[in-house]
Amino acid sequence: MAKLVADYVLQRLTKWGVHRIYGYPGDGINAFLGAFDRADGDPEFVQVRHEEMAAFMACGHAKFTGEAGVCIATSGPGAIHLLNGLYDAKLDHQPVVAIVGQQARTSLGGNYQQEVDLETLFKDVAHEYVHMATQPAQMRHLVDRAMRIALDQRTVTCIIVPNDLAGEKAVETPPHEHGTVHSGIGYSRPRVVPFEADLERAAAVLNESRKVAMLVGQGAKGAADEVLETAETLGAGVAKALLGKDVLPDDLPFVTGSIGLLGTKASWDLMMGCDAFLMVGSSFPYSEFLPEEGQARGVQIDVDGRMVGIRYPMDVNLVGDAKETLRALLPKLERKEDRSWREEIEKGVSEWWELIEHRAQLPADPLNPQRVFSELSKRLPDGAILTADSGSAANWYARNLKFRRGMMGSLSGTLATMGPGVPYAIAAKFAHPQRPVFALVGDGAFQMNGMNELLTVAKYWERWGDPRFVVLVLHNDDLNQVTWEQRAMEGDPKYEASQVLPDFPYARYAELLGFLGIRVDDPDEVGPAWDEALSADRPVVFEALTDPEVPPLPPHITLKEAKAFMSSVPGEPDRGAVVKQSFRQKLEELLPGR
Ligand SMILES: Cc1ncc(C[n+]2csc(CCOP(=O)(O)OP(=O)(O)O)c2C)c(N)n1
Ligand SMILES: [Mg+2]
Repeated sequence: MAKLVADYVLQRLTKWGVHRIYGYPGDGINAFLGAFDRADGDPEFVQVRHEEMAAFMACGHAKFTGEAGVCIATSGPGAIHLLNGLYDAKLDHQPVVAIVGQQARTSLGGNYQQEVDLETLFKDVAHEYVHMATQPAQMRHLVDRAMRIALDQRTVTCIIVPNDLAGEKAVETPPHEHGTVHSGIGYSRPRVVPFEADLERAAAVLNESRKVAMLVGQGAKGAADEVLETAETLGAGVAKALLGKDVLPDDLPFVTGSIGLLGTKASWDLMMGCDAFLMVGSSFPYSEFLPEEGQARGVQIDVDGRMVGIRYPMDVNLVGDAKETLRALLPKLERKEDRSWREEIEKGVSEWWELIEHRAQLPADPLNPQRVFSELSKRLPDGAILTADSGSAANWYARNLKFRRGMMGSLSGTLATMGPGVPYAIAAKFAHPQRPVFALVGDGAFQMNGMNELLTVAKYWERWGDPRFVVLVLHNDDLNQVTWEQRAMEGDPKYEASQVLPDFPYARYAELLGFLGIRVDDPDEVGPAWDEALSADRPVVFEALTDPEVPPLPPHITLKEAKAFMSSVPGEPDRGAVVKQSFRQKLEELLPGR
């Protein structure tokens, strides 16, 4: 049989290093399904439960491998389903290529069934590159450009392929004539380093300051040694944005951990007390957690010139790769002999960890979610990969887990969408089948899509070399993160109609799938239950009955927030419990250890 356009597209993708494509079938991509069959596993079609999950998995693949992730969906409804997952990738700067089917060229413009204007639909999410193929001879450059632009711009690109075109005979090499395009394979990331003069200006700012605060984000991945040496030379503390949690281990005495609403008091104090602010590979948005304008001089390093100078009025913006730029900067930095700022930071960090552990031990009804995370943290195996969903889990992921070198973690940092926890974990497991993977999700997110996606795990897990795939479900019968936002930001009580979730036996559901289900409602059982989960010979759902009245307090609660929060309490259904828990937490923060 002659090679079809669909066969050619898949083969071209494998030449780009794509060997796995997450997707869901439909008649808009029928020719591709035949081509996958003929491709005999390279690339492999991974069948998910919903196209949004395919896009989350493509994003997760990119996050955990550094390669481009690829997903495929049919025309109309399938394409539309992809969108939220693609936005997640776009906003977190991940290279993802979406291949979507379209109705036959002969029908387009005819108000045909499942005919959606896909170029317009994808024009925002894939604005760097979205094109519909109309000729077989276009296919080569459409694939090449979609891949290269996704990798170079760290963004989402999209190719739309009408189903009649996908089934036509492939044209592998366009004719050598006017009006044709002759593209090739391959992309290597360039070495991007600022000019000497700019490095000198940056070094001067940092050398002239006494108290340097660093903030690193996912852009500093791969630059751990350089970040550490910079912090060491400057006597600086280092805070981490959420997506940068795995950039540096948490067991270093001057790493203050997460920043922001989900952050630590040590990071807050670092930012509020510094006189110089060095931001590397981050676009952390909340200005109230950064130094006040005028308080600190600023230097920012980011490889994307569009991202510099937008979070703090920096004195020097360096457009460059984090690792290479820090390497070039380091010889120009003078070691700060006065280490008192560094000692102050380290004291704050050790007090914070004591406080976190103390908070985790506070009683709750029945489980304190912090205890669940802190017991996991102590047991995390080497090389663990962790994902968290949007919800209160993100707080405890950010604060209570002590990452060590070699671990990886991610969540939806910028779109902050619910839903990626389980699909990211699945993509992590496909990419790294030997590594233990943990998805940390709320019951709301699990009900939204995590439960369905466990069917995908059931389909594939036996081929993963290491069976450790653990989903922690925080069973609190509540959309808890939003419940607390309503209280703290609006001063409103919990609105039961929108917030209370239907109860469900998550561990029993796991058993239905042939997994191990563990249900824990006794604080003393949390540790042993993690031991059991970690030694299981199959995927695990760890159902933790957690108390929705344990507040995910911001690290530094303002008087205004405290007042709004307190005034919300009188209308509460469970106000006695809320008051008790939040006062206890607040008191512990002020008087740690007493
Ligand atoms: C797709 C989407 N819908 C709504 C939200 C708003 N939201 C953020 S967290 C959250 C609650 C999550 O509840 P759950 O998963 O049960 O976690 P919990 O906070 O209870 O631990 C909601 C509704 C969102 N971020 N994304
Ligand atoms: Mg919940």
